[in-house]
Amino acid sequence: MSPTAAPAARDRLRIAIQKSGRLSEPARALLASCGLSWRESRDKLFCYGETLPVDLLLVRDDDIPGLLADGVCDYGIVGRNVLEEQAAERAGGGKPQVSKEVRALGFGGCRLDIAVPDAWEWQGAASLQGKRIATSYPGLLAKWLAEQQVEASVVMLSGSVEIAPRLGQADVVCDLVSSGATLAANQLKPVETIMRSEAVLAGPVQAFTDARGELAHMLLRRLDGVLRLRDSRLLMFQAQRAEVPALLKLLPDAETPTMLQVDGADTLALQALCHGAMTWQRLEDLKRAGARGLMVLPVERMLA
Ligand code: PRT
Ligand code: ZN
Repeated sequence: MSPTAAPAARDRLRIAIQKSGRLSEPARALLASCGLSWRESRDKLFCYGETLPVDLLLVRDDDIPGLLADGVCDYGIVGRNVLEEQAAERAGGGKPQVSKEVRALGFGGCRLDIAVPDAWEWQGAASLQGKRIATSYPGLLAKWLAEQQVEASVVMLSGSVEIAPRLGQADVVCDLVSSGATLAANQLKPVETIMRSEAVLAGPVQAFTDARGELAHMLLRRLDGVLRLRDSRLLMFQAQRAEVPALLKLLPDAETPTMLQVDGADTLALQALCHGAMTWQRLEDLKRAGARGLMVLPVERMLA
């Protein structure tokens, strides 16, 4: 199919996820928490949706942007780094964008960094002038180099980028980093971040005109509920009426609390949905400000 052709009408939604790798388990768990379940096929490449007409394609992460562009799948869960690399390559080749990031999913976090040998004295992007940079992300790197007005040669490697300087294939690298341990083990240090990445839901630029439209709305509605609740907790406590304003200042991430009068006019019972992490430190701060009987409860589902 040509990239601009209207997608063929379908009444089931198809989502591509990584078959095996860093994103595959969290992607499945996220979709399962949206109420989806599947019948596994024998080849384990296609999983038929049981609870809803939403099927899974299990593929290599690098194939997901292409499958989206060809209309083979409707949504994909993929690292922003992979999606944006494809977008940069399409833009470089003068092709229109056919997919976009629909939601950031909060897992698979990493950075695409420039890393140089430990002994280098880094003096900004100009230090890269005329150098050879090994990367699996030539599109993103070329775009960044152009923005920095630096000319360097890009050495495309599909794996083991971090050993390229030791092998004499390149002077520096542009690679994904999470803990930084791999760079350190190869006597490299990160000096610039080209992009911050995490797993994203990628989808079509154009809205669906068939039955998939309604399914897509439902999926996104459920996904928003799940993402919103990920760090959310129901906080319950009692306090004297006069102390409530100071307590609410300690809860900037809380939705408007429900308040009930419990004991005469002065004692109130409060419950509030809080979206930030409810650490021991925060509970101790609340206690000091007058909260009594603090309780933190998990929230399983929410439908706004
Ligand atoms: O087989 P397939 O092609 O599907 O898998 P893959 O091997 O290409 O992908 P995979 O599973 O390694 O990564 C999938 C996605 O996870 C990436 O596209 C990123 O969006 C995300 N991600 C998050 C990472 C990392 N963190 C990460 N640390 N991808 C790769 N790494 C590499 C890093 O480059 C280094 O070599 O992991 C190594 C360890 O990193 P440190 O910094 O913790 O040492
Ligand atoms: Zn890959």
